Amino acid sequence: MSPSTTGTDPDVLLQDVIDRNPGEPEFHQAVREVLAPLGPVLEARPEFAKARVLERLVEPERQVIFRVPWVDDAGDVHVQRAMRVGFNSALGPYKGGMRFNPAVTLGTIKFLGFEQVFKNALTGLAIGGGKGGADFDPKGRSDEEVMRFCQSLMTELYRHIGPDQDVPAGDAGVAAREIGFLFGQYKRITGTYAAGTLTGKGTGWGGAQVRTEATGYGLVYFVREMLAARYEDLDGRTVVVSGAGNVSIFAIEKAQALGARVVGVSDSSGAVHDPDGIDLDLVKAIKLQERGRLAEYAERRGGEATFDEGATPWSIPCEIALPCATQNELDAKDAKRLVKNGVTLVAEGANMPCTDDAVAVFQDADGVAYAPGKASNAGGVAVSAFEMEQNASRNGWTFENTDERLQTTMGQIHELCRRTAAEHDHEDDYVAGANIAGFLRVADAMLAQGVV
Ligand code: NDP
Ligand code: 2IT
Repeated sequence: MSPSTTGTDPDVLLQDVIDRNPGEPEFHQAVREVLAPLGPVLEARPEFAKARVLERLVEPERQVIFRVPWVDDAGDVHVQRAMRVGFNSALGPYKGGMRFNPAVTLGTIKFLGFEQVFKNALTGLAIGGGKGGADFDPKGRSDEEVMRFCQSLMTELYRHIGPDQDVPAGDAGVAAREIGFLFGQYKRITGTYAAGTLTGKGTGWGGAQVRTEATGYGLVYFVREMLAARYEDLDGRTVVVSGAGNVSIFAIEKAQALGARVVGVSDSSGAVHDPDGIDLDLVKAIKLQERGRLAEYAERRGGEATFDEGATPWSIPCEIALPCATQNELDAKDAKRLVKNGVTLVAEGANMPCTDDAVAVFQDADGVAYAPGKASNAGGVAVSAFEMEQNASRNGWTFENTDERLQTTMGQIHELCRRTAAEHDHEDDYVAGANIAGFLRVADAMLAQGVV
């Protein structure tokens, strides 16, 4: 990147990012969102441009890509590609999840790592941003196959991670089972019980209480704050959630506990509409225990529940929509339909689930509050940071205490987003608030640490 292309114009930088990172549209999208509100901030603080803070921010500090061979139960050999991107360590060790999904590419992991930098900054905790993953498909694989894959992956990854260096956790396709296998192999190879190397561990062996629930619960705590800002609450609200995984299941659990009526849920096979309210025990049995498809929900539930094969849940009328499945799962057409059907609040549980055009529809609609994932889904990584804190002090907190701290953290993020938005002439704009606040915290630390 030549000095002449830089300065205080985010559009010029965005074009550089696109040119230098071909074939990575999700990464471009994530960068575009962060850069959009930064023009006036850069003009007001010329020291950022002088120190080329933005140019450094969009370039990962390091990227490791490696082969992961493994043997399935039938004796056949498979070769997967895994990677870990250390995006920014200004605020602490790289921190972020690992995703196992056949669609994973370096561009996906870079977009997730970039988002993570600002999300982690918003938590106010001492964590930098990173992400990793592999194009491994855990669907239909036995526990033994998943174990062998995790062990093979860790046989390379172990040399790049550690409590003060890089701390992976779960993301889509990676949860307690995988973290257990990954940690076991890490412990065996290194001969150390460095618990703070991975988060999302079992609560019986170093894992934080509430980590499993944290992203979904945190999302709903954030929604509660958004509603409170309009003198509203969740009681009696109609909610639709996409996905039926870690984030969505615990978002539904907390929304129901706070009195909401959740009537829609989905997975990659299609969407369920249950006007009587989602039976979460049934969803948990199908998705968490049996690792099955939601298609079975309607049959087993009876009543008025229906399943729409291959559909998203965005045609189900609701007041609150919580996209919790995957990136770009909600487009402008879906957004328009939601608005037409009366949605008044959209908060992202997944990372970047709304397309740019969908976000524009929500932001242009009267009376619709929209929160970007880097603010509203930060509860998971916040409790991961609590786990690191407990591991470092060889301490363990109760469920109640951890949940209390999660609620406080989500309240602080909400307040920071609103305050920052207001200070920068973006009243009520959570996107501008989150991106400016996250940027300022990281950028100030980078300035203080010199050109590194
Ligand atoms: P899971 O793998 O547990 O669940 C993902 C769910 O989304 C599954 O039900 C899956 O369907 C569904 N899904 C995936 N792709 C699609 C698709 N293309 N269309 C429709 N449904 C789809 O993942 P998580 O719940 O952990 O993560 C979900 C999102 O939240 C991701 O964007 C992740 O990055 C983000 N996130 C996760 C955090 C965490 O702590 N786990 C923290 C913060 C954000 P199926 O069951 O059929 O595979
Ligand atoms: O996207 C995310 O914030 C996560 N997948 C959680 C990361 C973490 O380190 O807990």
